[in-house]
Amino acid sequence: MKRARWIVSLAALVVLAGGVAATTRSAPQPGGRFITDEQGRTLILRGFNTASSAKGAPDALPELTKADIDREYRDMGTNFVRFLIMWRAVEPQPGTYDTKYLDKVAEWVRWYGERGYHVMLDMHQDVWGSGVTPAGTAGNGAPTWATYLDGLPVDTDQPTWEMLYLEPGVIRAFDNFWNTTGEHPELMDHYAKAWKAVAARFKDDPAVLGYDLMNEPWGGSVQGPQFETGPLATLYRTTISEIRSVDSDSWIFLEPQAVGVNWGLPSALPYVDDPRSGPPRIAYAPHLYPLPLDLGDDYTAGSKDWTDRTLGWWRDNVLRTADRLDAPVLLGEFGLDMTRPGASDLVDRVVRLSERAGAGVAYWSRDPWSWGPYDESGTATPLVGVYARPYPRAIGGVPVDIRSEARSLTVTFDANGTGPTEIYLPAAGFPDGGRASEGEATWDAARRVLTVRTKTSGRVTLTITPA
Ligand code: 9MR
Repeated sequence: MKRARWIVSLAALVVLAGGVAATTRSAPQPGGRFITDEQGRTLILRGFNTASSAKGAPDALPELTKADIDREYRDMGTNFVRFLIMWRAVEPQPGTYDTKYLDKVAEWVRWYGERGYHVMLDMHQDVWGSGVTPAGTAGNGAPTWATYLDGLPVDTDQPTWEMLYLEPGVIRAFDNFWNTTGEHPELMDHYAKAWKAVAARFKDDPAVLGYDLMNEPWGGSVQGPQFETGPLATLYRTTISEIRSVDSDSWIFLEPQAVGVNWGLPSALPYVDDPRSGPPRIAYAPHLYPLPLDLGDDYTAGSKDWTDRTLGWWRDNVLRTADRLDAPVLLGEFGLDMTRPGASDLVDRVVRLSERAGAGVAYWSRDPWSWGPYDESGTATPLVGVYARPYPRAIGGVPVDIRSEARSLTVTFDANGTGPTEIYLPAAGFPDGGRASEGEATWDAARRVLTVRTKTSGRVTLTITPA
């Protein structure tokens, strides 16, 4: 426990110092880089991480059903899923790829595709893999054959699961993967080739938007800029080159080091080239877990102010990194216990922040629990009310500003003739659909989507109000 407090205080100091640095510079603005669909329209992605239950499941698939996807769409109109896949399931034995597992993933992708979703496959890991915490639930992702602890211990009795990252055996497992030890140059290559196998399977699947190369990378004994510009960048370059050898079109999502950056600190992730012909399709997909909430506080009283500052630093630092990477932004994870005081206010704030930055959001997570949209008994949590909001699923131009309220949505964009703008309108604020301030609108009541054909060039300010 002492160690936990020490780390937390250090982290707090570092966050505060980072905040001072951030406020002395002017905040960058979104740089006009957006994820686009096959017509070239800007996609605003809204959805869930699906699902944490896949981590420990023997088949590595979410413990949900098709009906659960239907309910999610009906209640919140999501158009995106960050779908967890596991290296242990892709490559159960070195060099052997499990095509049956990939077929099952493909079936899930089909379910989503049939409902108009875009899927991002996320190679998930927490605390390396089940090989480091055989008795616990935290370690997941990497296959046991790729787990080298070199006899170092892992004490699973920790105040929080994240503390496991500091255990000597876990640090060694990562050091072997990054080849910091010089003993396992083969592991990163395996990882990159496992991604190639996934990309070869999904390259022609229209529902698959792209690939999130590694969940919450951890550097082991190499941390910060040394890690992000060193082994992490090497992994990304190697993996991108394997993926591009079979798939030149899918988006590739890069995550920064999680520790610190999840709390709003800057990332040192360098620009990574995309060897495809045509404009790069590399996106930046950081996570957001404000430190006060990680420490168990609520979004209330004193912690609210600190959390709000964190959100500001997070935004400024993320946009700086996105500028450097020349990449659009997707908030790949953010979530909290929705039964705690202030939780809905925080979701509202984060969604607004993402709207203003033109970024997508994947909420953590789509599991039946107090953080999710439905609890263990299937009852909706307050998340459904605050996450069901009007949003432009696809925009026929380059977004300048997006602002949603319960009963209105304003989208300002520079039209580029790519196609109509599609807007999701939740039943609560828009029971009979919506009225568009300009253009020609058609309402699809079953999907709750308003399709608006505006002028195809020049700046458009489109306001939607209830019909
Ligand atoms: O919410 C998840 C928790 O139930 C697990 O015990 C833990 C370890 O697997 O992972 C949590 O999910 C985390 C995700 O995998 C990575 N980003 C932070 C998430 C919330 O802590």
